[in-house]
Amino acid sequence: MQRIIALLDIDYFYAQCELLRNPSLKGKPVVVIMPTIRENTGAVATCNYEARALKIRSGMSLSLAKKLSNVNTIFIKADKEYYKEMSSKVFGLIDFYCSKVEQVSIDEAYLDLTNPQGFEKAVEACEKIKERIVSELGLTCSIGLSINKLIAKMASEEKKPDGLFVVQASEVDSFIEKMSVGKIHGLGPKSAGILKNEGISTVRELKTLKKNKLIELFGEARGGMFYDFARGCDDREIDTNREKQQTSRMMTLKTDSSSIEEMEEALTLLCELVFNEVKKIKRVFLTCSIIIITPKFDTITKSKTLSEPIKSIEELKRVEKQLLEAFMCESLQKVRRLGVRVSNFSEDYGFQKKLFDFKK
Ligand code: DGT
Ligand code: CA
Ligand code: CA
Repeated sequence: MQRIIALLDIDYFYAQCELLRNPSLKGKPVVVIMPTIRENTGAVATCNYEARALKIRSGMSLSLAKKLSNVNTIFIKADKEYYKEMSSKVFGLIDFYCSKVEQVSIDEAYLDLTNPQGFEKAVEACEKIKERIVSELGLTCSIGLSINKLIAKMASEEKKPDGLFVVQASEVDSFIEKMSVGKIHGLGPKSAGILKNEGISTVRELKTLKKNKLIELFGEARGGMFYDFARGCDDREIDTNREKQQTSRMMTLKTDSSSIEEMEEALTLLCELVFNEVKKIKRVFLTCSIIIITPKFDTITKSKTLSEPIKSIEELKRVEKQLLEAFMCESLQKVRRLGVRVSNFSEDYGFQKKLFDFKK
């Protein structure tokens, strides 16, 4: 079956999160800063499109960004905890539509949307995902949809912000040939410089180089990879075990229910599934969430972040039950689907300690 892969990337992520909790900033240039311990120094983490129009960019020093700014420009210190929380809400939503997800950064993931009906069905899923992220979380994202990771990522950059760009198999060649070589995954400015010396700047030109020549320039592994990528070929799988930022499981109850016993039973099972998964990848976590879907398909999420990582299944069950009780106290609604999510991962200290002990 033809693979169908999407790359979803949230638009101007940190800045969009800030606008979400402070809508009065709308229309103004908003710059999110990673401060340093010294006053008035730091770098731009990201900024909205109004600030990009002033030529402010990610990675730029705060002092340069200030020079480029106008009187309306708002500078905000980054609040990573808040962005992580928003990120896990987004990926929690994606989990409803796709079981094969590889999160590659705080605001970006590959989704395997391969299905027997092909692209049409995958486009529908992407539209639905975009719609729900906007309506439930207030965030826009851009999605690229194609036959592999390489092209999906390039496609996601084609129609930012709030875009959905599809590159079908027959369109891959014409889509990438016009790109500059720097758009190819793993081909950074240094490699682009090497190619420039060879008179190569576009993917079309890159395709004229023999595989041996690329191996001579970049070594066996990267040379071979660039050879394939220049032809739009990329067989990298979606790696669902990669450094996950969160894990969740959902379950539909036998009937729409308001019985606490029934929900606790489902919750116990979900906790076991989630906990075992996290244990497999040797992680502990700080944040537990309960996801409740009502018969009208409203989604309610409640989360709790602890100061110490959770390491036992009993602890997880206890926190999840507290969250369920909090929901029951506030709401008279019945429950259709129930989910458990854990996030805010760190390495399992017990596992680490053994490693260090061994080294001594
Ligand atoms: P986009 O995707 O072009 O709409 O804009 P962003 O801001 O979402 O950019 P992206 O996807 O490359 O990065 C996601 C977040 O990661 C971004 O909102 C802030 C953070 N980030 C990106 N680049 C930098 C950087 O150079 N320094 C720091 N500290 N954070 C960065
Ligand atoms: Ca982004
Ligand atoms: Ca990104």
